[in-house]
Amino acid sequence: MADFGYDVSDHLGVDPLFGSLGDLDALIDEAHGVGLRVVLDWVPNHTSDRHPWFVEARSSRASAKRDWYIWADGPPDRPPNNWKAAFTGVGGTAFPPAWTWDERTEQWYLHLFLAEQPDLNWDNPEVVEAMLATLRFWLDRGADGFRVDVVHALAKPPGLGDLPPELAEIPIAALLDEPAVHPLIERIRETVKAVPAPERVLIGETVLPSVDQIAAYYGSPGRPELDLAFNFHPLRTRWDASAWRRRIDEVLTAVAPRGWPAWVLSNHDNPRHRSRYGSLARARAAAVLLLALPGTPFLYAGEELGLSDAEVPSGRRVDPGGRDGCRAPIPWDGGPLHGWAAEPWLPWPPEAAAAHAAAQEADQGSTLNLYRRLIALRRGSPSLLSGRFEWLGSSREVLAWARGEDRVAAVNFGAGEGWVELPPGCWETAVSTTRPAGPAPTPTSAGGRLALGADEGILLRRVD
Ligand code: TEU
Repeated sequence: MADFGYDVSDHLGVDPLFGSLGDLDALIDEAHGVGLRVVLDWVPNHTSDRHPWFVEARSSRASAKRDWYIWADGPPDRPPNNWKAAFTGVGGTAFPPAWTWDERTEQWYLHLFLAEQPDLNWDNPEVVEAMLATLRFWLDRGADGFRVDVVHALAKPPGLGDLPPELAEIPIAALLDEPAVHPLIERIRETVKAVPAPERVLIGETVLPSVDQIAAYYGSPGRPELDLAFNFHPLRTRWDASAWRRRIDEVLTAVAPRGWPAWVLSNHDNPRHRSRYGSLARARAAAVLLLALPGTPFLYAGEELGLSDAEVPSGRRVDPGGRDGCRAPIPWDGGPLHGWAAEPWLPWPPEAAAAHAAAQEADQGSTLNLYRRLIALRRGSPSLLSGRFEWLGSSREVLAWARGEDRVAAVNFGAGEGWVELPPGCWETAVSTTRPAGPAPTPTSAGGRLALGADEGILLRRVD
């Protein structure tokens, strides 16, 4: 693997490193048995250069699959346009051209990511049909939906012209936003929604410069597109109350009228938020933020343990995008291999010895149990799931909001005490990141000011 699964050489198989199709069937069955749904990551923008389609396409200019990929003429010493690919390579610093010269057939091919990941040509109806068929294969096997990799980039601009110089150093994968992508997403949606109940979900990765651009990927009421569009602008927002307030307002204004916002603090492509925000206390407060906002929260495996990124010495780095730190293995227990069958290729996260999953399971105050309580509270509260959002008055470094009539969330981004102005009524603590677990009466029983400790996140419920 050149990009850890994002360089697909067989859309209908499982890499032997991870098991077999039979293992996946068993996993889907077991998950369904305990009420979990399984969403697969589908990578339609590019394939591996080892995919039989590309092997055939590059064998000759006359190949029947030639037009399944995107080719351009030479000269061999000057790429066809100024687009940059997304990865610098292990240890590299500059983004290389998004084109690679194919010696044998003497043309360039386009790749938004690695040279080992040639872009498919979605202008070609055969490509569209072949890729939709791969979706049907997994739907038939019981997949509950898809997370579609870089879905905004499927359509390329006619003519493949240069970017203006001021944008030319930004990888093209983070900019493409062609009108022609929307009908493609409608085809994808049609395929995913065509199967009998239960309804399958369509989530898309939309890495775009503005939240307004991302919002367009929900489509319109008559022509819906994605159910959920990933928005990484909040992920890039620093731990600061006013920056987050602006961000939340922006998302609720741009996205909420069109669809259901998707919230992400960490994923496999970015440093974990525990590392970005600098402390476990902040990461715990961020869990309250994530789980009390209107929309769908996405958790990245390990954030529920409060994990930081692993320190990865240069000799052990393997990811061409420099993303190894957040991909360190989950420490399941306190044994030498932390519950794994063999030594993993990446180092452990720094919390592995003391804060592995087994230790946190047993500790009521652990981050794992904080997430569990927050998730249970969300599930049990129509207000948290879909209640109206309204900002509440608070001190400068606190953000506080009501959800519906009977839930309030408050997060103190500051290192000192802060306060929130509670609406009239009698409120109790449902969960706090710093106060003892379990319900505890707040100092107020008729609205008024509630004091928050440094870095505290708190969820309150109305009890009168
Ligand atoms: O990522 C797409 C993407 O544009 C970024 O988040 C990317 O990681 C960044 O530009 C690199 O610096 C998706 C997947 O999430 C990522 O893991 C894959 O490597 C990538 O697509 C290619 O399939």
